[in-house]
Amino acid sequence: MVFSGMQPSGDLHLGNLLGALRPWVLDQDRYRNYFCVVDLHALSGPHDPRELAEKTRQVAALYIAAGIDPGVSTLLVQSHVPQHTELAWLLSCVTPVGWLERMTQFKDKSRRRGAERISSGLLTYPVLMAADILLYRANFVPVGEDQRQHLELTRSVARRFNRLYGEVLVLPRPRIGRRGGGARVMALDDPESKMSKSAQGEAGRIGLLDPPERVRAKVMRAKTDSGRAVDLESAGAGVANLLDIYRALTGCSREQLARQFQGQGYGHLKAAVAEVTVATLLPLQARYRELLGDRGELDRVLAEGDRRAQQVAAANLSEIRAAVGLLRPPATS
Ligand code: ATP
Ligand code: LTN
Repeated sequence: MVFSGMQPSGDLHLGNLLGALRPWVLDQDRYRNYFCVVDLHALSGPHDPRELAEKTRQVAALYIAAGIDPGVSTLLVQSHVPQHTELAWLLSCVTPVGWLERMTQFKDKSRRRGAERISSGLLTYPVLMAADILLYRANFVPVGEDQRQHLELTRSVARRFNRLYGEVLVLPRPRIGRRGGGARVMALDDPESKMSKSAQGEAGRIGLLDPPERVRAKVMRAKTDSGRAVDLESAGAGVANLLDIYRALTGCSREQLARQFQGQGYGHLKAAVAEVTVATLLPLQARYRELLGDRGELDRVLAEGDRRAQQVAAANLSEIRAAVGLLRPPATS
């Protein structure tokens, strides 16, 4: 069982594709999968209520455009399966506040915005994430490197819950950068930070829906270092990032990478990265436009996914409710 998700909190970028979406697609025939659009998580930061519903549909369409097959994998919208929030409450009651305060993502965001201006949802964000995963008894969670700490927390919460209430929860394992590389794609304009949809300015990220000219312009302007020729052994962060992206997109070996780029100018590397990126994105964009052209079909796919997810979620949650000792609700006929 595999579970993973993305927030509809901005435009998806190449990091989301290489760190998460593509590994999901590559392994989708091996497991039973649940791929979720985690719209409730997107509420933990600033968001525009006029755009959230449409963004949720767009992320779902991008999942399918990237190769998720709704006939094979279950696609669901987090807020359509109310068991996620109920389990989050049960888990929050066994999660020490200190664990949450130690999360790097929380520390970064609260430092930037100040304690009076961040929501308590930002603090409990990883508990809802743990609920997403534990609700389905997922064994594997394919994510990018930045989510490692949240998954460790998920395991700790599950371990503690099981100690208190018996072996009801399954401890999930992260799958990070296993297939195809690209677990941590860095920002083009600041290769010390990860490519991010929430970063200010667009220059650092390649949007999955960016037209070819924009992709080329961003890659050609990517920050490198003061050298001129590629040296695989001593490449600085910017050049190393471009090499990683090229390798993840083409699947080439390190030897092939060396043959093609060692000793060549940075311009040659950038042009090659731009071309393989454009070649990857064009078919994805065409499929995405097709899907959004038929909203009825997209909504039907999501409704079917929500229904399948709810069945599993309801059955698992009722065992978890019983384990903590809640009175069973009267059966409704
Ligand atoms: P942001 O880009 O705003 O920091 P996020 O990490 O909150 O976004 P999500 O959309 O929820 O983004 O992340 C979806 C998935 O994409 C997660 O598995 C995450 O690890 C992965 N991911 C995000 N950024 C990168 C990146 N730069 N490189 C590799 N994987 C990434
Ligand atoms: N926090 C994750 C998004 C997320 C998630 C999940 C990922 C929420 N719930 C469950 C995997 C499994 C992020 O990438 N920002």
